Amino acid sequence: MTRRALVTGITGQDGSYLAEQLIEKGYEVHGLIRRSSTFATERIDHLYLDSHVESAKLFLHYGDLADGNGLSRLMQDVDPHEVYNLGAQSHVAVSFQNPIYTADVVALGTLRMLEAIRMTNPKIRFYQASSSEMYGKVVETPQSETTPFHPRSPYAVGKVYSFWQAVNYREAYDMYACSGILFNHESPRRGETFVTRKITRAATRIKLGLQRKLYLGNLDAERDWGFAGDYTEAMWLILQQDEPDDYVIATGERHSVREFAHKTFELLDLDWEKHVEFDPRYMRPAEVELLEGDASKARKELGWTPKVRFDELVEMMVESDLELAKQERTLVDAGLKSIEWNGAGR
Ligand code: NAP
Ligand code: F7E
Repeated sequence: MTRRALVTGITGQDGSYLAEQLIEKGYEVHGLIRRSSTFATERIDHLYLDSHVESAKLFLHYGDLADGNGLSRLMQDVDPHEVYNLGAQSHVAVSFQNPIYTADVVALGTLRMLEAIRMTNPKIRFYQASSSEMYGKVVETPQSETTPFHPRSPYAVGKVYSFWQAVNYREAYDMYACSGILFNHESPRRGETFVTRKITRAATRIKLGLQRKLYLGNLDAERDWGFAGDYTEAMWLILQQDEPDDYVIATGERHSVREFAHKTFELLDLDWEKHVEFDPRYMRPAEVELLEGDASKARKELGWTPKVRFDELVEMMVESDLELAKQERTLVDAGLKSIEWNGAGR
């Protein structure tokens, strides 16, 4: 029997890797997408065949985590075996600017999904995209499943709410609801306003004369950065266990934003200090200074380990962004595009 998965956030970084992997495993994948005035499906276009084609494995449905009725209807229509709730306003800095919207999507959105499952078929397995941001002002290092939470942003507070809702639906209704507590994970598909991609995009554009400067905030922040494709494999493993549970997914290694920038510019034979400037606009009202995960439970129970390490991750992102910059340079040289000096400086 073909297994069906419903994925919210399918147009995002993780959604695209997860959809690829599920299709590869033989799943029929259904994704929730938001209507927008421009296409937002760039990361999954390569997977999409018209739904009337017999071999189609990916089906897209309009909806929004803010629309509970729509989610319930979709749950009934798709009748999935597994649900992966990856949809979110996932930018921490933006959550300070839009706290109520962020809470609606990140916190109540999860509750709407859980209710839709409970009403439709409580046997559906549910994955919640929990985050290391929940540890915030960390009380111990490394952080594991037993480390207390101290969230430091509207986004992180919303994720703590969702984490506990998932636990409560597991305990109250015997539902198979789990969290992956994922530490930062990046890739060539990472959104361009997250710091890693902002750096690799800017450095490669600077290399090709398409950008002058890179403006950053706190260079001292330290993160445990892994590769998104490794982490989406962990999401699937979490839903294949006999009993539902929560797992930290991390590499166990931490590096500063400064180190990430240094490594990126070094790969391009550039001196990062000549090109990077401080901009106080990128400082946050409350900062998460350091995160480092202990994924020994996932290693032991899921048999999961990260395949891509820090140096390889930076190289992968630089290589991909250099290719993008070369394409942009060709268009500029042909007079088909003008240079957007601060294109990646957001
Ligand atoms: P992302 O690239 O920002 O993707 C977010 C996805 O959520 C997009 O598909 C977006 O759709 C969708 N979305 C936003 N608002 C929505 C709404 N109101 N209704 C329905 N969908 C909505 O995020 P990601 O990096 O793939 O992360 C996936 C999930 O893991 C998120 O929940 C994030 O908070 C969580 N997480 C991420 C990390 C990380 O390091 N990447 C770590 C821990 C947890 P559009 O394309 O239309 O904007
Ligand atoms: O910031 C610092 C910034 O925005 C990392 C999301 O996927 O991972 C992500 O959240 C660090 C912070 O990611 C800039 O202050 C300096 O300390 O790349 P980021 P994040 O906030 O860690 C977690 C696990 C999630 O769950 C989230 O969804 O870098 N930083 N200068 C900067 N950050 C940005 N964005 N831009 C800068 O210019």
